[in-house]
Amino acid sequence: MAIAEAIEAVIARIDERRLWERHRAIAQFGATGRGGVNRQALTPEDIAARKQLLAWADARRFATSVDAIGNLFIRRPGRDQFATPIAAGSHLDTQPTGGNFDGVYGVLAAFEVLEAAEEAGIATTRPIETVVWTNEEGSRFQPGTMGSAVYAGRLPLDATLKIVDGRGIMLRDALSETLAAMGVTAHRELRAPIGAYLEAHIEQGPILEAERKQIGVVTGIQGLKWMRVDIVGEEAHAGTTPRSARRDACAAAIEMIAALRELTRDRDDILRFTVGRFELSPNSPNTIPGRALFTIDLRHPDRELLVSLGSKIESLCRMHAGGCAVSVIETLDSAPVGFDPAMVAIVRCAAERQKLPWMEILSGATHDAKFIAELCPTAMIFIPCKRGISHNETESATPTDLAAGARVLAEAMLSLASLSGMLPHERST
Ligand code: HGY
Ligand code: MN
Ligand code: MN
Repeated sequence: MAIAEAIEAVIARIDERRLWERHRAIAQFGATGRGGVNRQALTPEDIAARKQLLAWADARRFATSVDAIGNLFIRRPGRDQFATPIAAGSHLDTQPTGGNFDGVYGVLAAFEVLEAAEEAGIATTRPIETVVWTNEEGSRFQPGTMGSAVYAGRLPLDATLKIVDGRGIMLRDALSETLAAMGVTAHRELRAPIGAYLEAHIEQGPILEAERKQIGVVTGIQGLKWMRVDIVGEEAHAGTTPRSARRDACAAAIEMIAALRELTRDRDDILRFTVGRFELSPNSPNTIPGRALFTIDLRHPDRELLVSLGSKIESLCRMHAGGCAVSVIETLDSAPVGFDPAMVAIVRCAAERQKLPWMEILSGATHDAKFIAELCPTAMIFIPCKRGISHNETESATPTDLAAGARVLAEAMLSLASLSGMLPHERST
């Protein structure tokens, strides 16, 4: 069967209803009862979602493997078992008040391609794979995009395993519980070669909907820095301690954040500065806080600006320490990435050939594709989400858009999976 025919046969078998039903099935793991989901990384809910996906994979007799940080790989073999795979995926973990499409869509769209290929009975030259990256959100264990960063060698595995969550649970322990529960025995080496990687995702912003485009041909991802600021003052009595004698960690944090908001004021409103986590200890109304912790999420498309702003943060915090001790740790440094033009063209051509309204777009959110782009040619496919809302329980997308994105993903994956021998970037290594 000619490649074009095979692609058409697979596209014809992308099943909108099945894809929608799969999203509803995964949505039950961590459902909050308010329409959204709390399925944080390596929790029982995350494990249950992974096991549901594994059950679907086992029913198709797809091969499965897992690496040392819990990234999960589901493989449909190709004729050339030694060829590097064409992989697509995203994440199953969510924000604490997350939606049912962020990450899940990329995993289920990729799995839908493997199933449609199976039903079409086509043979690809290269294996095609669905990937579930561990802890993309970074809500429970910081930083985010953890699994893909470790896989790409941008976060050290040993130090990452020692990270603890807000309740003092070490990642290594939560991971070993997850691995045991999944029961996947085949091991995948970190940095094992991937021929090319694609990620389908909701845009998580308002542009596609506003422009009435169904497909976002993603050209790259803006840069981001995550930091954690720990402030240590002195606990004291709220009623008896004069202001002049206080080393108030909360007051210091408030002044630091006010100064940081001034530093990051941007009249073009391109720079993104967020304090998403703010904790006080002992968190009692009548004890002056002895400790404060807050996180910084800083994003911009321009690397130099991000680096220059990032370099000012620690001294600015120290300036407003009010007698407290301050430590500022950078937990993630993710430079802006431009995707491989040849991969972006493959996505664009697929959208055009399928006569879907598309536009090029830069991703404001970060994704696992950011780190995988350092390993192999990578691109992303966006679909709209309602009002551009995400990281919110009201996040929603339509069955039609989910299926349209999956068909573009199918065409892109299969055109790459038909290529034999070494891919251009592999010849250079
Ligand atoms: O934070 C992000 O950009 C991603 O949605 N986790
Ligand atoms: Mn995501
Ligand atoms: Mn997210």
